[in-house]
Amino acid sequence: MPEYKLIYFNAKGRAELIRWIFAYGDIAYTDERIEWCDWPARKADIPGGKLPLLVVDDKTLPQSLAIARYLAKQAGLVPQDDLEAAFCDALADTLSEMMHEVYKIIFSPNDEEEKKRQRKEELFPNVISPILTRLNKQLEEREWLVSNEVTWADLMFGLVMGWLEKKDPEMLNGFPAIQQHVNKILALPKIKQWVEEQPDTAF
Ligand SMILES: N[C@@H](CCC(=O)N[C@@H](CS)C(=O)NCC(=O)O)C(=O)O
Repeated sequence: MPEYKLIYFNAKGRAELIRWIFAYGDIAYTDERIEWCDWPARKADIPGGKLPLLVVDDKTLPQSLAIARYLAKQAGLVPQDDLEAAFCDALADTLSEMMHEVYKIIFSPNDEEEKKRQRKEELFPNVISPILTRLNKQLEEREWLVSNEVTWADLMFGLVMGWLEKKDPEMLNGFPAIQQHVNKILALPKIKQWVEEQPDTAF
């Protein structure tokens, strides 16, 4: 097994799925967390100037989803079947696009009241609800989202939906199959252990 170092901020953000995959696969790694105040000095030396990065022995891999996909293979979380593997990629892209819309609101300069209104009246009906409706239907008919066993797409789904539900606790009301799936993923022993032990960060 190569030596792995994950470099990110002291936050969950785009690195948390990668940490979940490390945890699920019981893969050893160094979890380097850069503080915001140190970032300007570090950025100049970072290829591409963005995080996360995965250092694999002497090579540096950028892009969170490419890193997640690579490690998911090591952890047995990518289906052998090429089409199923592509469905995992597709779901990861869908969730990533959805989170892009969520972050646009969360990091906007608007006050909390307005952000809450935007989430409820714009984001939920136009972006999140159509995805939840489709996936809830899918989960009524199958045990895992893509394959007949857990994949990295299920982990990403559990991570993202669990996080959104914490922010808006009523969000998954009306989507019982999704609620159940999120709980199932959060109860996977290695994930449960990581979530309990991880550093407490705001994002
Ligand atoms: N598509 C990239 C986006 C990376 C990205 O935008 N990273 C942000 C943190 S989430 C960053 O490094 N921001 C600091 C900066 O741009 O100076 C990925 O998924 O890894």
